[in-house]
Amino acid sequence: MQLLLLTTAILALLRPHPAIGAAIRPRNLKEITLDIVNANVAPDGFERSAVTANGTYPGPLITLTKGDFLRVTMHNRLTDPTMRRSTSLNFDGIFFSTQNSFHEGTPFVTTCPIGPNASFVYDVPLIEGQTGTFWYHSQLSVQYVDGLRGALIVYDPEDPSAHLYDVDDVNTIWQIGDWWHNSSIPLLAGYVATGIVPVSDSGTFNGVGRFQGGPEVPFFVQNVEAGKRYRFRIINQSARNVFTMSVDNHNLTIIEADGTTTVPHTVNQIIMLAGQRYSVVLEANQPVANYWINAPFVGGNPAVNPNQNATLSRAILRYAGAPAADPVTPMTLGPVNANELIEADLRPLAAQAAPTPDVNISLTLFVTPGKAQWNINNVSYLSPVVPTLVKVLDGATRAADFNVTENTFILPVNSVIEVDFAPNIDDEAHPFHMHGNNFFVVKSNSSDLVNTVNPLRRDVTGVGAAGVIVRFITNRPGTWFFHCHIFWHMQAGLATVMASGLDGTDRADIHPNRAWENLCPAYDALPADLQ
Ligand SMILES: *[C@@H]1O[C@H](CO)[C@@H](O)[C@H](O)[C@H]1NC(C)=O
Ligand SMILES: *[C@@H]1O[C@H](CO)[C@@H](O)[C@H](O)[C@H]1NC(C)=O
Ligand SMILES: *[C@@H]1O[C@H](CO)[C@@H](O)[C@H](O)[C@H]1NC(C)=O
Ligand SMILES: *[C@@H]1O[C@H](CO)[C@@H](O)[C@H](O)[C@H]1NC(C)=O
Ligand SMILES: *[C@@H]1O[C@H](CO)[C@@H](O)[C@H](O)[C@H]1NC(C)=O
Ligand SMILES: *[C@@H]1O[C@H](CO)[C@@H](O)[C@H](O)[C@H]1NC(C)=O
Ligand SMILES: *[C@@H]1O[C@H](CO)[C@@H](O)[C@H](O)[C@H]1NC(C)=O
Ligand SMILES: *[C@@H]1O[C@H](CO)[C@@H](O)[C@H](O)[C@H]1NC(C)=O
Ligand SMILES: *[C@@H]1O[C@H](CO)[C@@H](O)[C@H](O)[C@H]1NC(C)=O
Ligand SMILES: *[C@@H]1O[C@H](CO)[C@@H](O)[C@H](O)[C@H]1NC(C)=O
Ligand SMILES: [Cu+2]
Repeated sequence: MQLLLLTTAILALLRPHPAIGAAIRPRNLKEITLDIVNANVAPDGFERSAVTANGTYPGPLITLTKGDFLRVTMHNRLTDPTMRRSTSLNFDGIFFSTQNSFHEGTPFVTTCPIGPNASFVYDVPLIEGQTGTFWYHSQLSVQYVDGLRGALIVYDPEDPSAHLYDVDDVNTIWQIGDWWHNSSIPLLAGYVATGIVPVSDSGTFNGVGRFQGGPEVPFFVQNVEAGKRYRFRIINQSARNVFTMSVDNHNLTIIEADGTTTVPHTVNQIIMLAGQRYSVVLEANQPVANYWINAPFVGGNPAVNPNQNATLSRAILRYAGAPAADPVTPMTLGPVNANELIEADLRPLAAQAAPTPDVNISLTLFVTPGKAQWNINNVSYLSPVVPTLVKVLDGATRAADFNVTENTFILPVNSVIEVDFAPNIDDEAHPFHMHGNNFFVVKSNSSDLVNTVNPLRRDVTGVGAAGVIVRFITNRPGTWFFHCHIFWHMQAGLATVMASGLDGTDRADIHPNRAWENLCPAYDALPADLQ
């Protein structure tokens, strides 16, 4: 292993370094700085040290416009030894080009983590006209459980749905997340020891929540004016819990799912899995009053954690002119006989047929009974020491170049790949998420329908008992992580790497910069407690 590392480091130094992007100022450059710091926060009234961007939970909002070039200078200033001190940022749902895939932030797939007191500059140019609702989070182990999450919105000046709403701004973003009082290191240790996924203490809505027996932290208030139509961008930043969203007496018209503009589709309840995003239009067409926004969650047996009370996961929709008070109606879990979203009913506004597959992959998921170990086709993913992309740049091209535990699929370039998830008997609704790409949901778990004509394209879909089929195109060669967005499961091995189309030609397009090449030697040299 030492020899391999050394060889990797030497090869990295020998590789040519074309000065791409260094002197040229990209158009529409939007530069921001994020200081990753430990801060004491108390979203639900229980104060704890957390891993944050700039000291807040959620972190600062990042807003962009279609075609922008985002450059994030990240300074790792983590000091608290009770949590991981290295880190790495992922820009969830954002497409990355082959050339730029080394900025994608997945530890041991496309990068090494960034140690304490180190900095890294992420270049995130928006490509292919991508717009919509996204987020950023730590991609290192389960570190985002400790707080490092924030919204990233890409506005579209030519939004084809613009006529459907009047307001879409920094005040109409709903970030839903699960929250734990303990830090992720003991929680993960407990999971490994027992096989029981940690049960969250509370749910947070835009960074505030309540736990059973805790203080009455004021609920988040969403102000609206009667007669206006609002585009709410809902982001499920959960690391485990499933939230069911509804607003008393109001419908929600879905117009976007994970960055794909959809045909408007009206429901009154949406079940969202971790990592999923929806934009909904809510028409403030009811009498001036306060209404509950319900965001109850399901995530493990509440008996395991008496702090957990899903009913307390909520916010308030307040019409201008209504008193500054809680709604007078009872707190419910949502409408009875709900007109709930069925994923298979969503259609992209710009229909595109799912092309015929060139390669079919079958994936079977199962948990090793009683253990914190998830398997895909009998393999439990284990992060390699040398990131997949480093190996690829050093010449790895065949399955045999990777350890079995890397669960890496070698796929041809410009091909259509079908992934067929066998019905998952545990039906844990594993939200499978693909990095750097999206996929066609040819068969959603929510329906028996196989739709190759105009399927939804998104980057997270729930894999459950009914089986799921997705297709994606390897037109953006790279080493793309494809994993369950329940980060506990991911950490327990529920992950694969889709090594898409990395033949010699495409590999030659990837020119990591010196800063990236230095990450692995620096990380490997850190003592274990700073990694
Ligand atoms: C984060 O904090 C740094 C240091 O105070 C500041 O320069 C930067 O603008 C902040 N970033 C954002 C996105 O607010
Ligand atoms: C990081 O820098 C601070 C301030 O210079 C120093 O006190 C601390 O020991 C450094 N931490 C590490 C892990 O090097
Ligand atoms: C965190 O977990 C550790 C180990 O199980 C335990 O000793 C500690 O009391 C827990 N802290 C909190 C705040 O729950
Ligand atoms: C977020 O995802 C988690 C895990 O899949 C899920 O339990 C929760 O209900 C989701 N939240 C929302 C608001 O949909
Ligand atoms: C919600 O949608 C249903 C079905 O489209 C409709 O009957 C109902 O009037 C709508 N409710 C509101 C409050 O707009
Ligand atoms: C959860 O909170 C609601 C609202 O305060 C309360 O009515 C209910 O009794 C609580 N549930 C439990 C199990 O304590
Ligand atoms: C892949 O599976 C589809 C059915 O979903 C089938 O029509 C096709 O022939 C298969 N292709 C290959 C290359 O095995
Ligand atoms: C997994 O292992 C079992 C038992 O060894 C075997 O029967 C099965 O075919 C394997 N499945 C896959 C997809 O390799
Ligand atoms: C390689 O895979 C084997 C199982 O096939 C596993 O025991 C071993 O730990 C893996 N090695 C590394 C470095 O991941
Ligand atoms: C998948 O579909 C099955 C069968 O309709 C259903 O029971 C299950 O709840 C669904 N699971 C998810 C995660 O949506
Ligand atoms: Cu899962």
